[in-house]
Amino acid sequence: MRYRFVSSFSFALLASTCMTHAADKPNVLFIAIDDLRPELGCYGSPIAVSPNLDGLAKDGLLFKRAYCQQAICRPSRASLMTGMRPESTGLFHNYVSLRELQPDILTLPQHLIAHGYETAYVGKIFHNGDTDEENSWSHTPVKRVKGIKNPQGPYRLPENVKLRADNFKEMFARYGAAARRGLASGPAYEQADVPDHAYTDGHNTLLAIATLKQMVKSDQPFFLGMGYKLPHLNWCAPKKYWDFYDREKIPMSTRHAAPTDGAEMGLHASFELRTRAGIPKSGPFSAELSRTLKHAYLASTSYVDAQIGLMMKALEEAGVRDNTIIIVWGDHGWHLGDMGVWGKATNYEIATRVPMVICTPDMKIRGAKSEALVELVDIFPTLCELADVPRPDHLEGHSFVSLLDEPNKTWKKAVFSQYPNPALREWAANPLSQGMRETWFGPLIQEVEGRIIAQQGEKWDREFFEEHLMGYTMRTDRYRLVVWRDHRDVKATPVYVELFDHQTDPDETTNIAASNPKIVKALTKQHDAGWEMAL
Ligand SMILES: [Ca+2]
Repeated sequence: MRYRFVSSFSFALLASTCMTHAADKPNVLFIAIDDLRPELGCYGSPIAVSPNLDGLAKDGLLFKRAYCQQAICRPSRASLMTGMRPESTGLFHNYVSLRELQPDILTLPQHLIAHGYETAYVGKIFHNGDTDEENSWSHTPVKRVKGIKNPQGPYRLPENVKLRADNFKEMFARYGAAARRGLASGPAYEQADVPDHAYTDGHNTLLAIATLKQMVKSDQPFFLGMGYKLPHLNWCAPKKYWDFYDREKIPMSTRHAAPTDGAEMGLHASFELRTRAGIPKSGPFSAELSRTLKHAYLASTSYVDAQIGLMMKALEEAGVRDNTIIIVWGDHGWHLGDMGVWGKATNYEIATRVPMVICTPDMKIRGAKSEALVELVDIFPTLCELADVPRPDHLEGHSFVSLLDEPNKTWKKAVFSQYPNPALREWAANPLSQGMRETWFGPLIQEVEGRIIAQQGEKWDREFFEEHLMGYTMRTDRYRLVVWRDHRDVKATPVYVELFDHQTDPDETTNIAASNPKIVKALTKQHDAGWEMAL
């Protein structure tokens, strides 16, 4: 195994020497938004209602070209929180634990604890079930708000609660505990006329505000993580946020085709959404359903935006806004019908590009939008620099603090992401389970396999394509390169290559690799030189 193991031992030794200056350090409000693509007012959306994120961008710096390291929850978050790339941690699907792979790795909050911070989180910061309680978090957050019930499950409408329960019962009877892995679900969306705190994100915001009030009383600076679960499926949001939108005016994706000459393994068949009750198990979605789904995604986005507004207000009221770094990031993008698919989990621009905004107490330029190429793996070293704590040696990103003063200075030449064969894996990036084949997706997978076989010919080998084929992608100022390789031997000749020219084809409609061998050769060399050579 070539994955790197990293020790936190030396940093523990450093901790005692740094505690004395901790009181001078800025607080950090660290806001994660699950599955949020950069479709917001501040990113130029003509329809998204996101006044609070827009306001934050006006006060801070917005990154127009920020990218995740893998377009799926756990690998993206593990990479960000450890400052290492999925290829180095070995964590590239959802069903593996960070500490199993990297027992001694130093996480961002763990590092800050060692330098005098108190850290706490509410909601989803690390992926569910892999939250690193012992190492990364020093302060127990508030778990209950007096007089308000903790929401149970995703749905508030009784018919949806029942539908979900019935579906689970059926799948548990057939597959036991494996049914938990996406084999049963209720509807993809819900609008109920309920207060914000009736759903998880609204309730968690109340908990985070109560936790903030505790943490500001301490002499230590705080690092408070607030992780919003929406707009991850299921898109259940209070009715008032649905009412922000006139559904007939919602702009829909106009690009329903896979890239011409694109890799047949490059796109999945919208598995994650299709498991939801009421969503077709094969074939395209109707225009009516597509519109409802996008409406649901936007309503969920506006609901989260409103909660962020409450967090900002609480920060003001606590009197700490002027000494708090605020960073907001999405863990990956989402295809809303783009390229003909629905979901995350691809190597293309739409899934790898994320929203990211930072606002620091003493930044000189406010409201700028940077064109610089940056990555989520850069957040760890950036916060180290801003908090004036040492940069651990294991980090695989670059601090972008200098962009705060010069948002459009010459910066990285390239950014990097990866994803194992989206077409033949579940959306969690693990190989498709027998249950998936037998229940939802048998005919769909045969169809997908048929297309891959037609394109790849003699290269086709089911075991290899399912288990070992990794798509490595690099975005430069002008191009996106996707190199499909054997994960066990990344120096081997690629199985397939894709090249998109963003100057002429910003929607990545046509793979031009075959007609541009010189560019492919140069970019492959640049890709193989890696992140260290990108700046
Ligand atoms: Ca996610």
